[in-house]
Amino acid sequence: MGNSSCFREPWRALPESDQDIIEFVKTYHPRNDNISHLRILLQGPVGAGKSSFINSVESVILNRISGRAMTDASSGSSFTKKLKAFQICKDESKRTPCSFVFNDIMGFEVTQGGIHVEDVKLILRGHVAEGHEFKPKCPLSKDDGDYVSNPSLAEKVHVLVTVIPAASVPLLSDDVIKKMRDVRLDATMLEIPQLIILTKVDEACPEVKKTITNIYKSIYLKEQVEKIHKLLGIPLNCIFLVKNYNSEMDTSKDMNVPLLYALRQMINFGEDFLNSQ
Ligand SMILES: Nc1nc2c(ncn2[C@@H]2O[C@H](COP(=O)(O)OP(=O)(O)OP(=O)(O)O)[C@@H](O)[C@H]2O)c(=O)[nH]1
Ligand SMILES: [Mg+2]
Repeated sequence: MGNSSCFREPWRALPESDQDIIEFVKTYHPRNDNISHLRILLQGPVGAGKSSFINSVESVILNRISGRAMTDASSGSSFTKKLKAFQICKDESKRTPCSFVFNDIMGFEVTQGGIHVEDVKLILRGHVAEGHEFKPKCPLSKDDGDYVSNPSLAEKVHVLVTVIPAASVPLLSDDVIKKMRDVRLDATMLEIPQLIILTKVDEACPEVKKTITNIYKSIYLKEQVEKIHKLLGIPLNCIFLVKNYNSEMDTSKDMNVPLLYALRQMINFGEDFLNSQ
């Protein structure tokens, strides 16, 4: 049955099951022998759901709600202040991590606030030490102790993911768009593959809030995908919709599938990049 705000059929078919992709994610290992982990950098405006996405992936893999990457509901300045790498363990024993890491960073803000674009460019190249505390007005300089002079391929970013709340797409300031485009062009120059995830799809569309399986049926959400495609120039098939785990008490297949669908593409793109190095 269709309704006014949803297509009858999804405009992109999601996988039926989450289990195959969970298996893929847990067994993934870079083919490049010199690399033990694929590095995925999450960038985007303040409060977009970057840290929440990391928690969501961990929730999917551990099959329980996780809150390791600290998140914050109050808007304003970025809650994440330091460069932090998150590994996700395959199970509760915490002995074996998955072969990918997320780099979580401070969000973009208008004008002088938030992370400096030059710092993001340095992170892409692996020049920023983990734990570095970002200073919005003052990007890392070569003589700072946190500057990594000769980063290895493992320390560089292999996939760039831009995280934006779906309902914010029409409201993005020119300044924040410029910052994200700037990083994107730099990543393109470095041949780093790029994806976008549009988050908070529940807040953006009441039909999706009601039923998460409407995610790729929502007409409004498809329009936001097309808008961000035009704004940032990222191909449509590299733009994904996700709802992070934020209010749920338990994980579920229907919540897992869109998250895993995006994650699988991150891993595939990153793997392609590593194999081209
Ligand atoms: N409804 C809803 N809320 C979300 C979703 N994703 C994140 N949130 C909420 O949005 C708020 C901000 O999320 P964070 O993960 O802290 O955002 P961030 O991008 O890490 O923000 P900074 O570190 O401040 O740059 C938190 O209160 C989350 O619970 C989502 O998909 N749906
Ligand atoms: Mg954060």
